[in-house]
Formats: sequence, C-alpha cells, structure tokens
Amino acid sequence: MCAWPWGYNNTFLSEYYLATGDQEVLHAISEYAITSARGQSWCGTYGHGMAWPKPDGSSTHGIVPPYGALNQAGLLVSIGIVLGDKCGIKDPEIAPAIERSRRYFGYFAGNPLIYTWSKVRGAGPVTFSPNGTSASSNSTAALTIPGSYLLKLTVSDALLGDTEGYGGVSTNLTVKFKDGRNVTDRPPAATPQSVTLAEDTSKAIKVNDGTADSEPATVAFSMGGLAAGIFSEFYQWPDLSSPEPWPDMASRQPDTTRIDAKMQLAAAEFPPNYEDHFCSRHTGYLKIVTAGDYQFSISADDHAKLWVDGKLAIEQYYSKKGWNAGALPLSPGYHEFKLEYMESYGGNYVNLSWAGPGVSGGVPAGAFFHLTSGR
Ligand SMILES: [Ca+2]
Ligand SMILES: [Ca+2]
Repeated sequence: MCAWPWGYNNTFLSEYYLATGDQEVLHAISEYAITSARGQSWCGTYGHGMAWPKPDGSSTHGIVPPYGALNQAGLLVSIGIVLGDKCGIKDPEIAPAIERSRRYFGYFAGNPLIYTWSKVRGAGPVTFSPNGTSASSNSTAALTIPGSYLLKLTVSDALLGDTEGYGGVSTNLTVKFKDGRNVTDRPPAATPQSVTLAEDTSKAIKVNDGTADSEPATVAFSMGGLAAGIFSEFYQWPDLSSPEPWPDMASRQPDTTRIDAKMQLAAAEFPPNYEDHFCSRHTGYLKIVTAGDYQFSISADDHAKLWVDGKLAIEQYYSKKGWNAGALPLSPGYHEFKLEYMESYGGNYVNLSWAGPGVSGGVPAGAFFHLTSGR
C-alpha cells in the first residue's frame, strides 16, 4: 500500500527541503523519488503498489497491482517526483517518469464533452449554431419549415475517442427531453429524438452521467422565413419550341421573378411581354391540413411538370401522352413542390388542381408558401 502515503510524504519533505535547505531529509526524498519513478506503470499511473515488471522482463514499468490506477493518490506520487527533481535528485528514471505523468494526467485536462446536434429527418433544412463544440450544449436550431423533425444529440469525449480507439463512443449518457412543464424520460443519447415544432418552441435535452444531475443540454428553435405565395421565375427562351429536351431552367438566371398567390395563370396573368417562347419555374411548399391521398392534375398550354416532395408527380403535354403518378399519400404539414411550365406559341395558360380529403378543384391561394431566404 505504498503509493497512498509515498506521494504525501515526498511532497511534504520536498517542500520542507526547498524552504529550509535541511540536508537531513534529502536522503529520504531521494529514496521516495527514485523508487516512485521506478515503480511507475508504462502509461504513468500508480496502483496501490508499484508496477510489476513487463511480462518479457524488459522493464520494471509493467502494469500496476492490484486492481487498477489510483488517480488521486497517484497524482501526489507524480508531484513528489517532480519536486524531487527540483530538490536536485539525480537518476535516469526521473525524467522519463515525469514525462509519463505529464502525458497521463494531461490527458484529462482541457478535453470537455463535445455536443454534436444533427437532423435525422424533417420537413426542411436545420442549422445548429453553435455545433460540434463544448459550447454546443446550448444551441439554437434555425428552421424555415414548421413540421415534425427527428433530431439527434451525440455527446462525446473527443480525446477518449481518438486516443483509446473507442470510436467516439463516449459515455453512459441518459438523455431526457424537458418539454415545457413535462419532463419525459427518453431513450439514450444514441437514439434520435423526435420533436414536433409549433410557433414558439423551446426544448431542453437533459444530459446526466448516471451519477448526478448535470446542467441540461438545450436546443432552442428559431422559426421563420416562410411566407404565403409561390416563388415564380420566368425565362425568355427564344428558341424554345419543343418539350424535348425539357428546358434546363436551373442552369440560367431568370429574367423576371415575382410572388404568385396561386398556381392558376391565364394568358393575361403572365408578366408583360411573355407571350410566346418562354418558360417558368414555380417553387415553394404546399400546406396540407388533413392527412390523406391527394390527386393532382394540370391543364396547360403548352406543357408542364410537377414535383412533390422532390419526386416527379405529373408530366402534362399539350400534344402528346403525359404521365401522372396517381394519388399521393400526404401527411399534415408543408410539402415541397416545384412546377415547371413552357410555352411554344399561340395560347398560354397553366392550372394546378387537386382532389383530396375535403378539397377539390384549383389549389387555393392559402395552400401555397415560399421561403423568403435560403431558396
Ligand atoms: Ca403564347
Ligand atoms: Ca401555346
């Protein structure tokens, strides 16, 4: 059981010698410092006793008996060696022991828990600020689209992950959601956490280490950037006369943009001077109130295509057979849509209709929204 008192004894004697210069204690300091240095484990720790030799007999710095490291008492043994060095004790074991101690105890300093937030799934993009730092225990999630989101918080000790090869697996954390007045136990941190966002929403995720309550990790939600109407982009396209190939509007800057209330445009409702040989792109979000199957349809002169939630839903041609994906099962919330339209010559119009739970006919103005930034 020598490691327990040796560190304290050596620290006390060394401080005494450095204060008084009393040579009477120098021999004891030398014995403590050198024996402690020789008894240090390969990685800088102390057990109740001094380290065993390595199995191949190559060094005295094997593992420490009898059942693991004494971090607190071992720190004092290491301090005793450093003070012994200051007292002028000379031995080839001293400097390597100080270096091993520095590496081992330094390992625990300045390596706070790292909090990393991520979106698993949800209606729109989510930006966390800050993220991936120790300060990210309190973060803000910026969203543009209300809806249901699955968020994940991973807490890790980066140094353990890197050095010991645990691959970032950190801890036996338990995570709790504090939802207003209700605190609900949830699964561990590795399991994604689901939240449904309303207007004024703030969630706290409580993290503790299984021994005592710690400060909760919190994420506040910043909502905004969604406004009524459709973002419309119009392109003068002088050589446009056929839907094949379909005009690649994403590759060009529009000539005219505006917000349209709804997706029913008669000839007179296009911008001035848009009569023949032009195309347009209309993007935003459809607000679904009631869950169910929704059948969309387009009437157009000349041609149009519709995408819902990133998937092609309709190809509607004036002069050839088109395609319709059929009824789409849509959940309540906001669904991304894009409609592209092209006009060759003659008459021009485009109308988007739907049929679903409680709705039919032209999609009304109240169903359309667009992003005011980050489009
Ligand atoms: Ca025309
Ligand atoms: Ca036409």
